[in-house]
Amino acid sequence: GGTRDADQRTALLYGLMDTFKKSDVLSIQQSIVNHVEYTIARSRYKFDDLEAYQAAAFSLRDRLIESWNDTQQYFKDEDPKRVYYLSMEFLMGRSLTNALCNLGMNDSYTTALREMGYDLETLVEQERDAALGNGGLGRLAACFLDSMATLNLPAWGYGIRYQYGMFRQNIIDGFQHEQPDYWLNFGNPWEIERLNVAYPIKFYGHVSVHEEMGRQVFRWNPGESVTAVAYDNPIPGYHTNNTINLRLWAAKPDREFDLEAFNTGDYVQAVLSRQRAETLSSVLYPDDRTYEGKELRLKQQHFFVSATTQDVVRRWKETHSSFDNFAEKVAFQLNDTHPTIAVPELMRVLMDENQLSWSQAWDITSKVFAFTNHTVLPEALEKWPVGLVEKLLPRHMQIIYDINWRFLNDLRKHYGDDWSRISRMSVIEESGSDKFVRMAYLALVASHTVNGVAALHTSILKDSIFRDFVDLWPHKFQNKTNGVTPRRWLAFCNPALAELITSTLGSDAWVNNLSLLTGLREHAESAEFRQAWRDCKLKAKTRAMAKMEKMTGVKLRPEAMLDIQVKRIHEYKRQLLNILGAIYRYNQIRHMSAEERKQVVPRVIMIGGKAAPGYEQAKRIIKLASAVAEKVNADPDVGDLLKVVFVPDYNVSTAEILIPGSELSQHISTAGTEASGTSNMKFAMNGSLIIGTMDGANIEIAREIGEENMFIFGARKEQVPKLRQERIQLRPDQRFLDTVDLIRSGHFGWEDYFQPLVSSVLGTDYYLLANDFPSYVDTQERIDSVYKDQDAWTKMSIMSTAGSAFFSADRTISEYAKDIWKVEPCHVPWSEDEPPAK
Ligand code: IMP
Ligand code: B1N
Repeated sequence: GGTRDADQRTALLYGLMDTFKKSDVLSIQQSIVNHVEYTIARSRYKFDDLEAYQAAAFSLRDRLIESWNDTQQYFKDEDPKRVYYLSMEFLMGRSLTNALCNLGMNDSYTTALREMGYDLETLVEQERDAALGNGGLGRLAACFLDSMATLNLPAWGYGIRYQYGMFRQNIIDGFQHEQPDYWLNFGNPWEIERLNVAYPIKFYGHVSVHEEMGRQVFRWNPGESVTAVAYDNPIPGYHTNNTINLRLWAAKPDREFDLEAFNTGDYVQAVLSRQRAETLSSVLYPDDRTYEGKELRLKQQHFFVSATTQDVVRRWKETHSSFDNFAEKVAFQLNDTHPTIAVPELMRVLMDENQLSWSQAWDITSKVFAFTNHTVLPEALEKWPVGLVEKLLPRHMQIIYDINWRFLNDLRKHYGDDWSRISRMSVIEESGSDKFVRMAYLALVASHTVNGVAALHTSILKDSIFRDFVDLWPHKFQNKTNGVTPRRWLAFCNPALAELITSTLGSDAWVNNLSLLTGLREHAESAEFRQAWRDCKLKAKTRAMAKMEKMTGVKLRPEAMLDIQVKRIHEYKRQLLNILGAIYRYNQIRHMSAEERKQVVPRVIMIGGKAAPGYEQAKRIIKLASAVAEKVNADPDVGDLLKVVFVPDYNVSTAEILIPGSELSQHISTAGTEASGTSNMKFAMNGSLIIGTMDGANIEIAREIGEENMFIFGARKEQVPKLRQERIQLRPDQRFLDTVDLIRSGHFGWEDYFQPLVSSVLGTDYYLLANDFPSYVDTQERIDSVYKDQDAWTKMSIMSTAGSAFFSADRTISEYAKDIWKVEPCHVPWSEDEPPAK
């Protein structure tokens, strides 16, 4: 009967399908041409580079979908403990090279395309960056996905499918202009639209209470509802059949909600107002510095968190009839406080939609969440006005009050009438008549584990902003030093160096076992190896310089040392210190004799990054860098001894070209301000020497590669409070005053516009530029003298790469999996039709 028929049907359907996608050159060519004709509807005889890129991407997408399907099915069958990584930002960059290389198909695609008359390296450039993040925090989430896939973890990423990612930075006359990044213009072959995976997301309205069978039941009658639709982005692991899912939500009008509006007679207005729902997921907020308190931002947070919660609970209920062991099988990681509304949302779903009691729901909630903090800067901590939360999410506000009420009762049991402590720790901050929800405290109360992102950062968290909570719950606090994926950030972006490493170590096993890099140390003594190393670095440097020459028109020569600082523009990151150093260098050169000039190590200083659109001081820093560049580069007296370049529109793809070519990189934040930094790790991995302060992960980099292989300068974290107090009475170093004076006196023009920068460093100088300037320029002098000894320099460069194993995101993710999530690998077996690529 029935099962026989079903079996026959399965066999028929299986037979109808193509055999699994093959990765030989001919099959790849066939599938590319097919996509040219049937997916993008062009002629197979005539397609341009953009179309060739798209067709290649679609053919690769087919292969990704196979392993993606296998993986999702396997996870379902095995039912392991799962981890959900919730983040407002995923700064993915491009996908083509990454997917090809992770799947081991780069060579076959290169050949396939070459035979068809296309150059893969050129096609790659057609892809727009997926820039759904501001900087370090968003890129960290992207690196984590790569490692979770590679380590075969049953993991999902969840976020928002912004239509406009990080703005594009146009530099006009040295000023930043923001342009919208409509990255979906030519479609996005890397996503799979799932119109049937959709959930209603409610906002506003009122909550009513009534009794049902002796139990209080809360009903939320929303004032607005939109639909969240899933877009799935396959994330392939490196040399594994596992391909995990990044699910991004887009807002669409709710099919059923508010149909009465159509009865008012104004049909067109009613359609238009429903359409406005889509604006919810339109745009990424481009400010990673100040918490702004914008209603739309809170809406975005609830939107993606509620869709995710519903999706996770739906997946759970597909295979489980109760919530009894939910907490043993599910882990949520909150990437900063941005998704913290997930705490009351899960409580609400469990209590109001699944009839669990408060204590059952809290027992589950307090076991599934863990929270990562990424900053101690007070202006970045999220505090939502109670009135706003009450209006937008009335039921959530009730739940937050209840969580806090129980928490404060516990505190009273612990501390009796220590009211000042109790009000310090309350989730609700009351200042005068204003009340705020402290999102970090809500996350702390609900999470079983809290972590900082570098050793120093975690220790600062513990003795400053979270100190009271450490007294209460010392067991909750952990450190998880950040890492970066060695695939994108070394193996793929620096092919020459990667090949040298592989041939030197005898295999490419280092790519997913980065501790093997320590094997390079013994080769640092070989002159032949050092020459080969220099050849690779020169190749990458030439490429980086050529790219910048093309973008800015400044002529650059590879004889110069390439010195790079690329990151978001922030006062605490001290790009201004870098610029002052450049001015000082310029002024020195101007006053040198011909004989002295011969001793100068030529230098190219590149500075790049975006300023938040409302951050005036950061915008002034960009203009200053451009003004200094203009003056210096045009000065015949200086010539090739110094060039200054402002890198326009710095993004992930630019980073992939600049980092491999860099010889020196700057990570010079005031001690105690940069939580970790991750570009420092990328530069070190690529053999770029670091000039840095003892801040963030620089401290651990020094520990791993050896202080003697880095250029460390400046005040230590312990000295900062005292230095800030004394600063105003101390007279800065004369070299500092003279340098600042060149700006003040109009040597670079625009002196009125630059005045606030001048007064910031001559006044309270919160970031201690005056204090650190002398040791900064002395260190720069030492750097020049080491550079003259190319053997010594190359050894340091080799030792940087050899010592950066600890900064693999694989190490970081293994620690999260073991110490926080308690999840195990769930490795999809290779299918018999398709043996492993390697
Ligand atoms: P960091 O926090 O400055 O160390 O930057 C971390 C990483 O974020 C960088 O290596 C880049 O991959 C990325 N990143 C930083 N700033 C930007 C930006 O302005 N646009 C795009 N990506 C950025
Ligand atoms: O997170 C990175 C760290 O390496 C950096 O040191 C840290 O500055 C960065 C609000 C942030 N902290 N906070 C943010 C981003 C977006 C936003 O809306 C804050 N980004 C960081 C990874 O740990």
